[in-house]
This record gives sequence, structure tokens and C-alpha cells, in this order.
Amino acid sequence: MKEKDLSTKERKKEKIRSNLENSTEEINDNWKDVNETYAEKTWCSGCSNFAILAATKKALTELAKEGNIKLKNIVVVVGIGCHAKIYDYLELSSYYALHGRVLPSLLGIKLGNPELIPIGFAGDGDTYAEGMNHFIHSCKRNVNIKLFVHNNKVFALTTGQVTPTSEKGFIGSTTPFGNYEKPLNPILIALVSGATFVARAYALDVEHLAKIMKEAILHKGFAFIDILQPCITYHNTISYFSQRIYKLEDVAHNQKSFEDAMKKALEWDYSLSQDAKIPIGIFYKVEKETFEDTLPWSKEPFWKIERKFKKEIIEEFR
Ligand SMILES: Cc1ncc(C[n+]2csc(CCOP(=O)(O)OP(=O)(O)O)c2C)c(N)n1
Ligand code: SF4
Ligand SMILES: [Mg+2]
Repeated sequence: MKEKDLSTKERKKEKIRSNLENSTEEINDNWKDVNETYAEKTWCSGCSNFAILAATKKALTELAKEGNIKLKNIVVVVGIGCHAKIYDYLELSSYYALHGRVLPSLLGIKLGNPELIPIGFAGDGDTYAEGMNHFIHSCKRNVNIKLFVHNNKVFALTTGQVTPTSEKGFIGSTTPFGNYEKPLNPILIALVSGATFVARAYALDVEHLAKIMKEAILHKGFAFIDILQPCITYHNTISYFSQRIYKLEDVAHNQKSFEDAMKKALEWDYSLSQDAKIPIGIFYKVEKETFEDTLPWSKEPFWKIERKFKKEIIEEFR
């Protein structure tokens, strides 16, 4: 990269940093278009990740306007994959994690400073393959962090391989005769692992997705949304989903009932069968004690804790 390009990029990053630092009650009603940010546009034209970006901006702007959050307290964490470019297009404090390690990064941020609102954007490969152990334990722990999975049922950035949610028969770049395995159902896994907020959304229904994101951010505990995100290049599921999706709000569904949530979760097995009906919305939402509530030392930011106490901890682990 040329020196001139680098300094322009650095200058823009510096501006974003100082905007964030100087703002206290700021409300960002004027997000930059992807092409105006310092980062190169790498998403394919028409990718449904643009819709997730739009929903995120809408949800955060509305929450800030309603006085429910301060944008300076949001920390975005992303994995490695196409989804992760959302990091570059949101002008917020952010952190690029390793592939599969979005959740432990969110946990560390929350425990280090409970005033922050850590939001993870991860891939289906990222979360349900490499990161599956973290997923199960995060559901079980109920830390107040948010996980939004861009589930395109494919490893997209690496040009189209099978992930745990790819359907049987999917022809990917390393499965020319079709995937031999059945997909797993992340909604079911989240429920049986103890998650307190479990939802599914469709990337191309921006209004609905933004509404669920807002509820997830306000939920006190671990909030998980599996976002069906058609990858138009390696796994185009737009017409399949558009014909089969329905909203849980439109039928009698009790979000507080674990049994009802399980029943609805079992309605679709992530295969692409012709007769499928795919519920989207909040399957389950209950309040329970969070992980950080159980830790006496996690009530205030670590940096505010007495120097002496820090010294004692360091001595303990020396
Ligand atoms: C530890 C590790 N394993 C594998 C990779 C290679 N890798 C990078 S992106 C990627 C696929 C990402 O797929 P997904 O998480 O579904 O995100 P998408 O690109 O579909 O948004 C893989 C396998 C990596 N970077 N690091
Ligand atoms: S490869 Fe798929 S997920 Fe990645 S940017 Fe293109 S359309 Fe989007
Ligand atoms: Mg993927």
C-alpha cells in the first residue's frame, strides 16, 4: 500500500476516534455510506450483509434517540469472514477477533468494563464450527453480551464450502457430489444450552430485524439472533426463504414458554425441503441472573478498582 493511502486511512480513523471520544450523549443520525468510510467496499453488490448493516444502524440510532444506550458504550466484535466487514462500515469502537473467537472476546470486554455493551457479529462457520464450544458455554453462562450470526449456510469468504448449517446435498467447492451431512439447528442448541434470549431473523426484512436487534440489546443477559443471510454468490437462498418465512408475532406464540419455543424451533430443521415453514422472531425470552451478577468484583470497571487490589491479584497469579 502507498504511503499516501495509508496516511489518508489513518487520518479518517483518527477522526472517528476523536468523534467517539468527544461525544457523550451523541446520537448518530447521519451514518456514512459504505463508500464514504475509510475502508474498501468488498461485499458483492446486492449482498444481504448490506441489509444487516442497515438494520444495525437503524436499531442503534433508535435506541440512542430513545435514551436507552450511548453509542460510545457500544463495542463491536467481529470474526473472520464476509460478515466481519461490518466492522469497517460502522463508525464505532470495534475489535477484529480470531475466527471462532467472537464470544470469548465479548466476554472479556464485558467483564473488564461492565459499562460497555459488547455486540458480536459472527459467521455461521465462525460460530457453529470453530466457535461451537464458546457458543454453548455463552448460552449456559448468560453473560450480558449480544451475538448476531450472519447465517448464510456457507463459508463465504473462503469461496463456498460446507458449514454446520449447510443442508444435505449442498454443492460447495469441496463437496462436488453434495454435502453428505444433515445440518444442525442452532436455535435448538441455544435453547437446550440455557440461553435466555433466542431469536431468528431474515436479513432482507430490515424493519423486523432492527426491531429484534433492539430487543436483544436491551435484554439483560446473553441475546442470540440467528440471521438468515442469503449469500447471492455462493448460496443464493433468497427465493427459497422469501416463500417460506412467517413471523412468530403473527401466530399465538408464548415467548416465556420453553416448551412453545422448543416446538417452534423444531418446525424447521435448516434443510431446504420444499414443504418447510420457517418461523422468524423471538422464540424465547426470560430474565435470569447474569454471569456478572454472580461475580462480586464485576460490578464496576476493572480500571476503577483500587490499585492495591489489582496488585494483590497480580501477586496471586505471579
Ligand atoms: C483459525 C482459522 N481457521 C480458518 C480460517 C480460514 N477462514 C477465514 S474466513 C473463513 C470462512 C468464514 O465463514 P463464515 O464464518 O461462515 O463467514 P462468512 O464468510 O460466510 O461471512 C475461514 C474458514 C481462519 N482465518 N482462521
Ligand atoms: S461472497 Fe456472499 S456473503 Fe460474501 S460478500 Fe459476496 S454475497 Fe456477500
Ligand atoms: Mg457463512
